[in-house]
Amino acid sequence: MTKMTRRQFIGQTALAAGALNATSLIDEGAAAGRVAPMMVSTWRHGKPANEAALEVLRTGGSPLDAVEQGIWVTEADARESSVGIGGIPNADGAVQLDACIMEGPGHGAGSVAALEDILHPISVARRVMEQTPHVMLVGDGARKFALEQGFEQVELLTEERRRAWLAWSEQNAREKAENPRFSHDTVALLVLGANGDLAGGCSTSGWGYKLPGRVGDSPIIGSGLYVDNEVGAAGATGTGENVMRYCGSFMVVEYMRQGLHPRDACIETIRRIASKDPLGFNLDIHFIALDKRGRQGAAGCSTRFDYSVTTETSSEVLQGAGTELLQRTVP
Ligand code: SD4
Repeated sequence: MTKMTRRQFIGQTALAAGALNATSLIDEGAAAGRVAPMMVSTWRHGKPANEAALEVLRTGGSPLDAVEQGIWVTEADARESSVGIGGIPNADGAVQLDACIMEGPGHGAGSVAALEDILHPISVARRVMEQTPHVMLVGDGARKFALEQGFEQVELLTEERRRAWLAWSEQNAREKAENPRFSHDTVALLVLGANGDLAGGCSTSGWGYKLPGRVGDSPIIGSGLYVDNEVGAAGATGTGENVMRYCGSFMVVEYMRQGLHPRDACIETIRRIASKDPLGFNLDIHFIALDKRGRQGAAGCSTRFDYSVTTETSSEVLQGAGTELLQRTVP
């Protein structure tokens, strides 16, 4: 990789910001300082999660409550093929869920991975944070903990997904496990409360037909999610292996700490990863970010990365910066 000069760096960042222009009324609201509360989440299906989170805040809940209950919406939706019930199972036909949650003020974090039989892994992650001295529980230990905490045992594999898995295993098409692109629904949700406090969460069933026990970026603090109450929050979706080798969400927050707009922080993170990784820009990774001032943005390695932004006055699906912009270089 050739080292970028400061001028090139600033030039690229300015280019990125200029090319995207103001995306919505929400950015104008941020400029006028009228944004909090704000919810930002991955993909189009994040919108109902955002709206549920807003309702929680309106009725006196904290940003952490808003994150948890917003993510419940996606986890409970059987149509979403990589979160909660209805998630694509692993190669053995078991739905194994990953989730984490993080709160700004106390810098608390909780996480679960390869969790089976529980509808709301985000809530188990919150219990890990609040009820144990630990940050992360995995596999059977996480499941036992959830049951002890009173969570109900639920069949997460729907009939539709079971039939698809059977077809997959009959073909013995292991190469399909090497292509996770067909399942993209992970929800990462970032919340900025009216008082300026941040919280975030992330929940997924991960890579469809993954090897049993495989854990992706989503439950890893700093990879699938990171929240720093002084700076901002970031979340990731896509091929977790390409996020977790670089602590992607932590990197986005660190770029915001250096003063970058959230959208540019996402762009620079992907550029930096692409500059080191043998895959270049074929990483299949996407980031969302929200800063303390209520500015938001997103970028992803695809032609189209939808993400959702909700405030008191609007709820929109926006488009993050895509590959074309990421690869553009300064003349
Ligand atoms: C994972 N990052 O397990 C998740 C998958 C994902 O949209 O985000 N899909 O690697």
